[in-house]
Amino acid sequence: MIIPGRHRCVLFDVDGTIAETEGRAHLPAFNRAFDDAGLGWRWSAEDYRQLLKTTGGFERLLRFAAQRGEDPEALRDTLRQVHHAKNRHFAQIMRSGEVPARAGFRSLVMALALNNTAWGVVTTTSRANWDALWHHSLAPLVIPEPAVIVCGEDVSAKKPDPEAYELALTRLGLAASQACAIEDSRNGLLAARLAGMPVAIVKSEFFADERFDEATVVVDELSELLPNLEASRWTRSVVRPRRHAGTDHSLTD
Ligand code: XBP
Ligand code: MG
Repeated sequence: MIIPGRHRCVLFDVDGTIAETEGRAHLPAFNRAFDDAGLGWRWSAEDYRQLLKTTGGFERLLRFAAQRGEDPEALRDTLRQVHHAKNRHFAQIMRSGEVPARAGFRSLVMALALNNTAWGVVTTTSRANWDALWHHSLAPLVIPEPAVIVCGEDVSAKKPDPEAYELALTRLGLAASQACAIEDSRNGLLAARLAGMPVAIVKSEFFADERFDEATVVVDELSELLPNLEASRWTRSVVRPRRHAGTDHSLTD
């Protein structure tokens, strides 16, 4: 699925794909924020499985309020504060170091580097959540930094809209045929496919039973994506900084 030489960058979804953050961090963080706000709300894992069909934590809160028969617009400011509190709790949970990267993640990123292939991040989560995951769970693995990072704040439409993937390709200076994606959800799969990329699905805690017909391959673990990489020859990395795009990098020959 990952073809070194043709695919210059592999774009990873974050929640569920790089780490099981939904059940281990986002869900408990939401419930702590509900307690802080005195809302009397509590989401079970089964509630959350349904609620995850809406991407974006704030959008998920608005939808839940509407489902309860409340006026989401009247609650908008309160829910904005609840969402900020949720992300603060998320950061605190990540600081505990108890949410590791999924098995095989480090090996896969290192194998990509050895095959002259960059990696990037395309997520609809908030930038602060990505930063917390990076600093507390990923950077300690001593891996190359991602060549591009697109988060929820960077787009006007979240997955399954392809905007986040299209923005990542634009920042990298790549055509869709030069990249591929790894996702765990149907919304993510559709977003990457609509942007024109092949997609590998790695099954995760909350989305394992979704329909993945449009995927090139469906695996249980990231390590299953390794074999075709290890067979490839090693070449020199050509990832260079892009002058005008912050921390993102352009992939040029
Ligand atoms: C991730 C999400 C996010 C997180 C919460 O989707 O849907 O909304 O659940 O993050 P994906 P925020 O893995 O497809 O990127 O609260 O920061 O939105
Ligand atoms: Mg995901």
